[in-house]
Amino acid sequence: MCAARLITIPFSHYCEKARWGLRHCDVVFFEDGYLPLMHVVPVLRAGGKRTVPVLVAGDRTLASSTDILQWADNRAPRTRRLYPPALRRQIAELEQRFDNKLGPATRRWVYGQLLSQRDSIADMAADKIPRWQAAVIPLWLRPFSLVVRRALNISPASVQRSYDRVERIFDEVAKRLADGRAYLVGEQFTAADLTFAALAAPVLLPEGYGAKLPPVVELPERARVQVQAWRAHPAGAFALELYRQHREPATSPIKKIV
Ligand SMILES: N[C@@H](CCC(=O)N[C@@H](CS)C(=O)NCC(=O)O)C(=O)O
Repeated sequence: MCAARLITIPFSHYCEKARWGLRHCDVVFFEDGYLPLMHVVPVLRAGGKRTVPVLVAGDRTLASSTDILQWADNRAPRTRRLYPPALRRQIAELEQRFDNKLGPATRRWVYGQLLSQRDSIADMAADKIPRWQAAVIPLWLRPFSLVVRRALNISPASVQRSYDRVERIFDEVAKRLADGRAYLVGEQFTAADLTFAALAAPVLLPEGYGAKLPPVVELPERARVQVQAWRAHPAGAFALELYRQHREPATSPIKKIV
């Protein structure tokens, strides 16, 4: 059987969530990365809705990161399950909160800081995409900025609301961890931990992220100070530790064919 195809915008944090989950569950896949806006045609052709990630595996198309994680989990070795059956409900509740609230907030906050940093956006976007798409980045930057500003409603007030939301969710996570537990739910790494770390990544810029993100030192000063504060927050430090302990590099040997 052939490897699954993961359609991505490589730097997207929802794509990172799917990529990490597939790796963790030992699923063999290859990444088919696109420049944002150029992802729409392949996604629709594959049977997705418009957003990435989309996984095409045999005759199945999975069009959201959570569906992809659940599908991968059904193929995972028992010791690497992301949704241990006894904890499924609690994991799903946290995953949904991170998917619906944290992911959009970290994305808007980081675009609010970086959209005017054309070089950083160009560097991120050029990673893991075909050369001909990377070649059009200079022409693509302006329309992309306009589309993102509009689609994500980027304004000082909305970026501030997203900042507040990141703070709130980080505090909730820290409160949960305050009893000394090693993971958010139960005693093993689950989809709740993975989802938190992947969707927090845009404001933490962790080592080991599966695509290029700007180095912390290259951020504008105010953003850099804020990212450093979030990295030092107990929830941010927890996410960075999950990256160190559980994020296997994409180049690890192929282990299982689906
Ligand atoms: N709930 C979806 C969210 C995915 C999502 O928002 N993807 C963004 C990238 S971060 C996207 O595809 N944006 C491009 C678009 O909407 O056309 C999931 O978990 O897969």
